[in-house]
Amino acid sequence: MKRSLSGIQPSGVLHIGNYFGAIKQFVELQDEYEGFYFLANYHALTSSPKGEDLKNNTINVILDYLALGLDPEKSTLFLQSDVPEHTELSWILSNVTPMGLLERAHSYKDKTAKGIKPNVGLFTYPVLMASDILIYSPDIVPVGKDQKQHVEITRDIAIKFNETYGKEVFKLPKEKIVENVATVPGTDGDKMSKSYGNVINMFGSKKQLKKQIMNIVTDSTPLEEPKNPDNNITKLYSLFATEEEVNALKEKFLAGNFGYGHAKTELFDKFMDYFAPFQKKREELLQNMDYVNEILKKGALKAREIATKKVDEVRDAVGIMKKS
Ligand code: AQP
Repeated sequence: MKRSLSGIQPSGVLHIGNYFGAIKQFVELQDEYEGFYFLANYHALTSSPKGEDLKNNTINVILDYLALGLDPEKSTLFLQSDVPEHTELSWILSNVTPMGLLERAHSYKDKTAKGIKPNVGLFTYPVLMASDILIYSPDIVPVGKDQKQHVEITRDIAIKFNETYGKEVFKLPKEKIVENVATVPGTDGDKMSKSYGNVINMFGSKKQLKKQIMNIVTDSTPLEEPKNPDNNITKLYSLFATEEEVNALKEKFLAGNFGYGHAKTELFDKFMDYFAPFQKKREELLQNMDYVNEILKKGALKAREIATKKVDEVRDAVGIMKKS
């Protein structure tokens, strides 16, 4: 069976960009691929969270994974930090990674351009990501478009390592991106991102979710006038609605006498219908944390078995001896 691997940082509360760009794919691939899906809690440290927040976010993300349909009988779910070989490999890989490769990373440049003060961890983020991936030799890495370049960097690092040590230690992975949800826009029209304050979450109080949807930025076209139907509300609505429903919404915008507020209410109703079953499941899981913790323990054991073998191979190739 081919293998799929991906991860999400518990760097905040997950949003519909994380769901449509990544988690929905993980769920859909479960029968076809042997899945490994982890919580990148070491990556989340790059945004310098408070310890308590990181712990809470980590619990929230595993609950989200399970509520949204990841099945621990089919996929291996685990914490990055429970497999310390990821960080060991990251150090080894950083020695075959040219500085220029990381300097060209869009995600790093986008974050610093938004005023985020970079630390060394943020700069070397793609090296840790390369080790997360290469350690499991996956065939595919399902991600949103913003992570495409990081998977390309992973391939570059793998090629460099294999060439340097004259062995095919690493298999070259391929990103898997679903085109129509490759970049889900945020409420301000930019890429939806936990760190940009422009998200619509999946879970939370009805009031909070409604507020996020009502915050979608629109222009000031008066209520009675026709509006550009390809606006941000329509883009988000199309994530939940059928083609016919999207066309009906566009017609209302073109006809006039249909305000952005009306459209947002329609979007909110669709959103609630879509996520209601997941919200119910999440509440049930919250009552059963022993079960959730057991899944992570089992997942870590299985992942670690694979990771230690790969890291032994790497140590041997680079000449790091093991005496104990
Ligand atoms: N807006 C998006 N559209 C489509 N896919 C998205 N993803 C994130 N935002 C969108 C995908 O979600 C997965 C998990 O991402 P991550 O948390 O590991 O890192 P990220 O891509 O940096 O996500 P955020 O929300 O933007 O987090 P912060 O703000 O903490 O950096 C990835 O597959 C990603 O492509």
